[in-house]
Formats: sequence, C-alpha cells, structure tokens
Amino acid sequence: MDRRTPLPVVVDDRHRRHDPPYELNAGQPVRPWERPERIDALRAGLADVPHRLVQAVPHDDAALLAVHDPGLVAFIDEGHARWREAGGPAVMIPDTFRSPRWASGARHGTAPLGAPGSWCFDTATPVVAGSAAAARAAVDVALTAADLLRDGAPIAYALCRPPGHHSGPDYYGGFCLFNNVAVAARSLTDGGRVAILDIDFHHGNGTQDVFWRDSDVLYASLHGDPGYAFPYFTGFGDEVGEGPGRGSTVNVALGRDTDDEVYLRALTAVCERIEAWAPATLIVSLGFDTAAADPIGAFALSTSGFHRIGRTIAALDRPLLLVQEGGYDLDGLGTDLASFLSGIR
Ligand code: OKP
Ligand code: ZN
Repeated sequence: MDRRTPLPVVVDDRHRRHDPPYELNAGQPVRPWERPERIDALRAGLADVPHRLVQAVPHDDAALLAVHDPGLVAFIDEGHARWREAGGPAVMIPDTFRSPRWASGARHGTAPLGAPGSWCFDTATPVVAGSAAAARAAVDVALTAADLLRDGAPIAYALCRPPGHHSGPDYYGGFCLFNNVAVAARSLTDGGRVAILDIDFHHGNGTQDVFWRDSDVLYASLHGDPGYAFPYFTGFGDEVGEGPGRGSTVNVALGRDTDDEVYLRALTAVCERIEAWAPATLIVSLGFDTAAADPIGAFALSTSGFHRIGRTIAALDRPLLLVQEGGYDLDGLGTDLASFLSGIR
C-alpha cells in the first residue's frame, strides 16, 4: 500500500461519554481497562504516521439493523434511561441473567431493572448514561470508514471504542455494545465476498455468531484458547460454521505466552485460508491485547511482532478496513499501532 497517501483515520469524540467507574470481574468491582484514554494513546501513536483525521458521519439504522435485533438496539439506546426511572443506580450491571435453559427462556420480560440481564451476558460491561451515544458513535466510525473503502480508498482505519466483536445479533457483553466490525462487514458485502481477520487476543464470539450461517463473509480468528481465556465458551478449533456458512468460520486457539514466532506461523496459515477465499474486501478486527505487556491478554507479542503481522496482512493485497477492538496497555498501545501500520504500508 502507498506510504505517501495519508492514512484516513475515522474518529468520533462521543466515545468519551462511555466511561463507567467500575465493572465486576469475578464478582469484584475493578476499574475498567476499556477507558477513554485508550483512544488518546492510539492517537498519540499516529504522531509520526502520515494520516488525516476524518470525523464520523451519522448513519441511519439500516446497516445496524441488518446485524442486530431491534430489541437489542432499543435496549442500548433506551435501557439505561428506563432503568434509572425505575430506581436503578447510575451504573447499570445485570444481577439476573435470562437463560435459554429456562422453560420460557426466550422471553425478554418487561421489568426495566431486569432488562440488562435479558440482553447482556457478563458483568464486565457496565452501561452508564453516555454509553448509548458512544455505542452509536463507534458504529458511525466503522460505517464511515467502510464508506471510504466503497469510494475507492485502499485502506481506512476506524478508531472506535467501545470495541464490538463480543456483541452478537441479540446480545451484548465483553466490553462491547454494538458489533462495529460486523455492521461494517455486512454493509460491504454488496461489493463481493468479505473476510474478517480477528487478531484481538479474545475470540470474537459475537462476530462469529453474526456470520455463523453466512456464505458471504469469512470469519477467521486467532486468540487465546477458550480453555483458559475469555469468552470461555467459544473459539475452539472445531467451530467452523453451519449450513451455508460451514467452512467460512476459522478458529485458531493458542496457548498462554504465545510469542512472535508461534503467532506469525499461525497467522501465515490463516492468511492462506483468506487468500483461498479471495475476498473483495479484507477487514481486520484489530486488537493490541496480544502484546506481552497487556494487562488482560496472556500472549507475549513484541512491538516488532506487530510490524511483521502488518506485513503478513499487507501481502494479501486487498482493500483493507482496520477496525479497532481491544488493547489495554496504555503505555504500549501507541508504539504497537505505529509498528503495525509500518508493516501494513
Ligand atoms: C474485550 B476485547 C476475565 C474477564 C474478562 C472481559 C474481557 C473483554 C475483552 N476474568 N472480561 O476482546 O478486548
Ligand atoms: Zn480483546
């Protein structure tokens, strides 16, 4: 890709409004790692990268509703206000989870204080008054970046938060509200087959679910083995999709302390699958929580490893949409991003 053309980086400051004071980890309140300063750290990393900032353009709900149940969209938009009216505290975290194992497990119920447990799967995704605006902003960032590709840009970077890949058709969780990458991918399938390469440390269970039965979108992920890593229940190597989507889901589960060499070997094999898929567009779910210093991830990648990852992805030589997912080491995020981009371009 051309180094001299500035990289379009799509941003939206509404992300700052999602800033919960705590989440629950193993039942204990802890300060969230997924915080607004992540975007500042990533933007600082762009200092020496030729780029231009593009403000996100508001989009209508069509692309969002092509991925998500209208009930989930309405809950993210309105659920916190209803919860507050019903006497709930400023931080909305479920205390009771709807389960399909209950005889009537499919019903959402009507109580505003029960609603978060109807749509959310964990206790680490607190919702505050500004979260809906941030969730909307993240989708607008991803869709604006997708528009740039549709208009002929060879590459665009959607610098969004909160992340999206754990959010599914009718659920949210894992720090994710709407599935930004899935919404962008769905909006690009008119232009031909799409491949999503997920290099966040965590398995993107939400993205996998969105495209599980889909033959237009390949979902390929390398991640910490769910035998030890969140989201625990998905991302095993035998999950390959179903029906028309059988074979267009690829999962590579990796052990603790995976280093550059092991990771690059696995990535090269996954890229061969992508090459064979011959996508018109390649989308990367871009996480930096695979870094050795990351406080949440368990891999041991180095800064130069991200350069090599970038080069490996660039060799696929496709129009490329980068969508930000995780990465929580505020001191390393900027350098890891710059290193990755130096490999891409
Ligand atoms: C979001 B993304 C482990 C709790 C894990 C959620 C992690 C979400 C990661 N005890 N909590 O994929 O970076
Ligand atoms: Zn992650």
